[in-house]
Amino acid sequence: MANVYVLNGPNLDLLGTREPETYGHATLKDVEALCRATASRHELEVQFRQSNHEGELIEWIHEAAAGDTVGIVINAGAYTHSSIAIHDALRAAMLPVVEVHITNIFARESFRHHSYIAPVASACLCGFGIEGYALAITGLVSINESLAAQRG
Ligand code: CA2
Repeated sequence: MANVYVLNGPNLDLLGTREPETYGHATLKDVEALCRATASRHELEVQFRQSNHEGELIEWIHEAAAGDTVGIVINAGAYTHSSIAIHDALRAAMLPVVEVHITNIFARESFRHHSYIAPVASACLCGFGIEGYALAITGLVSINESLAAQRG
């Protein structure tokens, strides 16, 4: 089975334990279960990862690019707003990327309005809560179908 990589950046391991008014009550385990259920409907394997370290996220992007991977769903957490290194790794991977955020980053502080991921993403989702991850996987499948149709 082909893989979809779902990568989560710093502090997302805290989901469901702090700031429920902002991030909700679901845990990262709940997000993983949602991703697995969604991907299995499309006969995809999920590589679900979280790290608080930029370099580890970059290694996983390289791993995704080297394998049988349909694309990357990434919530880079605060690295979204700072990491040129993750931008470069995603660009080099040459895979469809869907950027996802639990919150609507544009309704929050201005420092969250800029994303280094967006220019290398095929699509961006924010503000749907954890459901955004399921939508991102479904969207990735749709992007791949369009690419396959273009190839003929
Ligand atoms: O809305 C999102 O998904 C974010 O990517 C979450 C990041 C934030 O820096 C981005 O601007 C938007 C923060 C992730 C931290 O998650 C926590 C979860 C629970 C408690 C504390 C932090």
